[in-house]
Order: sequence, then C-alpha cells, then structure tokens
Amino acid sequence: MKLYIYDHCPFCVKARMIFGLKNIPVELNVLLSDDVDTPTRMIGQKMAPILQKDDSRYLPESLDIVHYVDKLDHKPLLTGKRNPAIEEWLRKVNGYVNRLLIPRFAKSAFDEFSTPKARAYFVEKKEAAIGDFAEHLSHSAGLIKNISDDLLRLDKLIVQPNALNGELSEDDIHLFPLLRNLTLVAGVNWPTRVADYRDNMAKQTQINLLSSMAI
Ligand SMILES: N[C@@H](CCC(=O)N[C@@H](CS)C(=O)NCC(=O)O)C(=O)O
Repeated sequence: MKLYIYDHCPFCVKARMIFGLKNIPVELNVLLSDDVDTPTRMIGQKMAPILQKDDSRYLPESLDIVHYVDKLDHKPLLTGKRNPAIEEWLRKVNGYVNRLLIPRFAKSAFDEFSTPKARAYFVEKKEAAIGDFAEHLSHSAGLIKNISDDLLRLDKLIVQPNALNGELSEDDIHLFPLLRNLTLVAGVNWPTRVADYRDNMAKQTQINLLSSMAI
C-alpha cells in the first residue's frame, strides 16, 4: 500500500500511526504542498492523507484509513474505550495551538516544502486563514506558557505510556499527532508522564519526533 502525506499534517500522522502500530509496511509518498493535480486526480480534491490500497483504489480521510487498516487482519488494535476528558482537552488546545505550530511548519525542512514555490503556497494559504505569521511568532512566549500549563493537566489523564487510557483507542490516534508536532516548538515544558507517552508512542508507531528541528 502507498500513503500520500504531508509530513507536518496531523491527519497524515494519524494514518501513519496505524501502520506502525500494526507493523504493516507502507510506502510513504510526500506530496509537494503546491501540487494540486496529483491529489485531485486521485480523490477529486487537494487533501492528504490518501491511501492507495493494494487493489489500486484510493481511500481519503484519516480515520477511514485508520479503521480500514486496523481491521485488515481481523485483529483490531484500537479496542479501548475513549475518555471524554481527552476529547475535551484536545478541543481546548486545538483552539489555539495552530498559532504556535503553523508559522513553525512554514520555516521547517519538511519534504512538502522542498521547492520555494511549494513553501510560498503554504505560507500564502495559511496566512490568509490564520493571520500574519510574524505576529503569531511574536506571541510565542504566552502561547508556550498556555500549552505547558495544558500539558500539566494532560499529565494527570495519562494512564500508561504505551496506551493513553490503558488500552489503545482512538484517543491515542487523536493525541499523539499533536504531541509529535509540539516537539517542533522550543521551550515547551514536558511533564514526565506526557514525555514518556510521547516517546513510547513514537517508538510504537515508528514515527519520528521533530525535536531535532525545534524552533
Ligand atoms: N478530514 C480530513 C482532513 C485532512 C486535512 O485537512 N488535510 C490537510 C493537511 S493537514 C489538507 O490536505 N489540506 C489541503 C491543503 O493543504 O491544501 C482527514 O481527516 O483526513
């Protein structure tokens, strides 16, 4: 199977996670950020992730990909119960975290930005959506304080380092991509349990963290 992704994209990380967790091989293809034609030809719109299944058909939508791959061997892994407190935590944090993350994505060495045009496409589209990146970056200190405080609250919700709620569930699929992307932000305080969970999930899912490029 082939998975078409952007490296920075949290939905793409969700799709990648299930392959790593189940140790199923997949060929990763990073789309250029300004390549409209390739995804449109595959699924009728510019959106990632896209799975190309073994029968060559395309499957979009991260959660559809996760559930499709999880059930392939009739031994699903994501059988644990969800915790409404995690959904609530994610809803709150997702309300502001893009102001920390998106300006940093735009500066980073992701393959989707490997041409100047691809990077410029992302900057133009995202500044139109969330506002001036320099302005957001100037508020980094306050946003980093907010996320560090929220991570302290998250620390109390983590049951085990290898499964957020004690047994793997869809909550893990929603939480880990955000934690992975937060490793791009220098100066965040990581409480012990959250850091252990982040590192353990990176190993289990076979997905790199971004700490080495933190800004
Ligand atoms: N509901 C979709 C959302 C995927 C999504 O929003 N992907 C973004 C990247 S993070 C995208 O492809 N945006 C179009 C673009 O970058 O132009 C899913 O869960 O897969």
